Amino acid sequence: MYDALFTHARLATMRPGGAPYGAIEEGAIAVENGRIAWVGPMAALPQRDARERHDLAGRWVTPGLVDCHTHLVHGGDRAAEFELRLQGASYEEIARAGGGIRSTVAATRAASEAELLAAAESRLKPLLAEGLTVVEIKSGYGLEREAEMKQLRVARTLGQRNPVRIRTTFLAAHALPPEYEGRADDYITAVVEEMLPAAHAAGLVDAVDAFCERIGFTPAQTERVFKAAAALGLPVKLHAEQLSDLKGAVLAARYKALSADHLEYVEADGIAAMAAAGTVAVLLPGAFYFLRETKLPPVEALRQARIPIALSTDCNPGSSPATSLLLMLNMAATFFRMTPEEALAGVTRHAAQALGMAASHGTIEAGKAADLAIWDIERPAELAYRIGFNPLHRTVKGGVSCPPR
Ligand code: DI6
Ligand code: FE
Repeated sequence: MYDALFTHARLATMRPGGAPYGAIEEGAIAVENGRIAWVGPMAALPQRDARERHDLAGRWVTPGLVDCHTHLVHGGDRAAEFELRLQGASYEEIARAGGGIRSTVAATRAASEAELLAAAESRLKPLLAEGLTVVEIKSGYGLEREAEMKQLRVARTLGQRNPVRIRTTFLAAHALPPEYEGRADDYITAVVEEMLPAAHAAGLVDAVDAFCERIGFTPAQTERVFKAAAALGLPVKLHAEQLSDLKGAVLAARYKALSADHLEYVEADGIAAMAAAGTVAVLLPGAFYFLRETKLPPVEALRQARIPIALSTDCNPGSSPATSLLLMLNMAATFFRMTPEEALAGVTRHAAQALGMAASHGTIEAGKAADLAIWDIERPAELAYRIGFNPLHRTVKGGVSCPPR
């Protein structure tokens, strides 16, 4: 007997290589023990009983959405800085003047775990309302052992309190804290010798990230972080080529990184290295838009290299205070000229791959988690087409319907 059976659905399975969106027009999904036991056309549905039967009346079903790059847990906000930028100050100028990430660091260090949890949950709720079932959350605003671990504990707690799977990423190499001004190498020593081992030993780290950029860390400093992650058996990912080409993507590929993220300034060598390493390109249209970037990421070159392209909110207070993944689909199509199908793959199949979760998430296939998003739409392209409209009917996590938000 199945635990649940979803029938009369139009399935956007997002399985590659077949019909657009991997679509099955009159389909059904059977669930056992939280996983997809069977998926296919209604006509071929095995005749077995089910404890729960859901007639979806022709609604579209996609895999549960995956937001693979967020800084969701942080203190404070940067609205005042937003005003400064509108008066002409650049993102880099503000960062060099001690604003930017450092002002969020001060607010994060000062906040209690309960305060961080409440603030993060207020940002998580609108994301979940759009059919997300997996969210990646980075540290990177503590920049000292206890505060970094506080962020990661809050991320884990969010997954215990909400119908969402959380993947945590250790990003202490996000910015240089004020107490290490002028001593970046010493800070990286503290990151690799003290902070990462402690966070890993506490079971708080699923992956390790760094910000390889002029206002972040050099490739050499980034490589020290990658070496430490590799020694602990942790996968890596990288904020790479966001504002300039420091060959971060080449370095990330050398460490078989799960993903390289931003990539507005990536060049042919970075693209070739990522393609050879199987590293996913995570594009972040919210940061591109909010920073008024003009250099487009090379989507066509990424396509030609057959690099999986994922999309994410990059939800963070400085460069992308965004809590709508659906809006990112529209921005990816409008700014980056990605097709609606590519954009939807970017928040399902490719986003799961960017988190090392391709075996269990990202498509509607037998054996994978029964994480689904059920939509009141006539065609999947509507998910990228509309601006500020949420057509979600219901989310299903592990085969269980999530309470309407
Ligand atoms: N690049 C970004 O756009 C964010 N972090 C990063 O490495 C910005 C983070 C912030 O400004 O708070
Ligand atoms: Fe980011």
